[in-house]
Amino acid sequence: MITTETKLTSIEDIIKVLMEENNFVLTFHINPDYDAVSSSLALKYILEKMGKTNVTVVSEEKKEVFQKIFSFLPYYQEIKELKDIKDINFKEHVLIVLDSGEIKRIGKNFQNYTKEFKFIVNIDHHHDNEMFGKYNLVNPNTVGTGEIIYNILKQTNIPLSKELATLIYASIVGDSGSFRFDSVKPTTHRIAAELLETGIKPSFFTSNMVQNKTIEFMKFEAELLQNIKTCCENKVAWIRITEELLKKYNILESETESIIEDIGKIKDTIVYFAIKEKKEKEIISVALRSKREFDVSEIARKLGGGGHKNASGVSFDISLGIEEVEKIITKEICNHIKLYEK
Ligand SMILES: [Mn+2]
Repeated sequence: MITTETKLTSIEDIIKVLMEENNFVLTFHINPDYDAVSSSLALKYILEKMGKTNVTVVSEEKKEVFQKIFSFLPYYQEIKELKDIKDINFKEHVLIVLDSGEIKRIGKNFQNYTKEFKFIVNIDHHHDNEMFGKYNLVNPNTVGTGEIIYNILKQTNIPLSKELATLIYASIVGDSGSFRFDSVKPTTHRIAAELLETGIKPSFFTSNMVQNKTIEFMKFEAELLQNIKTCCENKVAWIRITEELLKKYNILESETESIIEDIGKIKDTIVYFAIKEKKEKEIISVALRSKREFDVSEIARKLGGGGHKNASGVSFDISLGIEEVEKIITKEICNHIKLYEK
C-alpha cells in the first residue's frame, strides 16, 4: 500500500540510480502479460542506449512461453530462464522488478534470490504495491508499467525508435484491454499518438495479441464456455481451467490469460472469475474480474491476494481442491454482491 510518500522515488532519482549502476537484472511477474514483458524489454533497450552493457532480462517462466505468445515483440529472444543466470554474481547486480505489486510475484524460485542482489528497484503501477524496493517508482495513475517506462524515456535524450514504440504500444494495448478501460486517460491517447508517429500499425497488435488463436484454442474455449457456472441470478459467473483440459487441447496455461474477459461479455454478470489448477506450482489460482464500481480487490485481499479494483487475483494451496476454492470464492462474492446492491 502507498502509505508514506517518502517511500516513492521520483523519475529523476530513478534515472540517477540507473546512471550510477552498471549491472542489471530485470524481471517481471509470473504468468506474464504483455505489459510485464514489453515494459521489461523496453527498459533493457533504454539502459543499453544509456551505455549499460550488462543488462539481463530473466523470468522464471520457460522459453516456450515467450516463443508461443510474445515472439512478435522485438528482442523477446533475449529473455533468459532462471537456470541461464546461475553464474551471475548477484551482489554486483541491481534487480529491477517490473509490473509486480509484490516481490513474491516474480516466482516461487526466483524470490529466494532477491536478498542476494545489491538492491532492488521496483517499477510498477499496481495501487496495492508493497514498496519492496530500495527505490520505488510506483504510479497507479498510469495505464500500465509501459507508460512509466515511456515517462522514463522522456526524461532522457534517447530517441523513440520503432522497436521501442512497438514495446510500449503492446504494453498499453495489453493493460488497457485495447483502450477500453477507464485507466485510459487523455494522456494515454497522447502517448499512443506519439508512438504511432514512428510508423507502427494498430493492426499489427490486433493480429498478434487478439487474432492469434489456433483452432485448438477456439475449441478449448468453446468447451470452457459450454461448462460455464453461474450463481446469484447470473451476477456471478466462472469457469474452471483444469490441467486435464489444457492437455486435451495442447494449450499452455499462460495462453489462457485473456479467456476470462469473454465471461465478462455476459450482460447480467457483475463479478466473474477463472479458477486455474497449476500442479507444478502446487496452487489453484483464481483470476477475478468485476465491472463498474464493484471492487474485486477487496475480496482478493481478504483471501490473501491482491490487484486492481476490476482485476485481481488470489491463490490457494492445491490441496484445498477446486470444489472448495469455488465455495470460498462464491461465498465471499455473494456476500459482497448483497452489500453492493444495497
Ligand atoms: Mn501491468
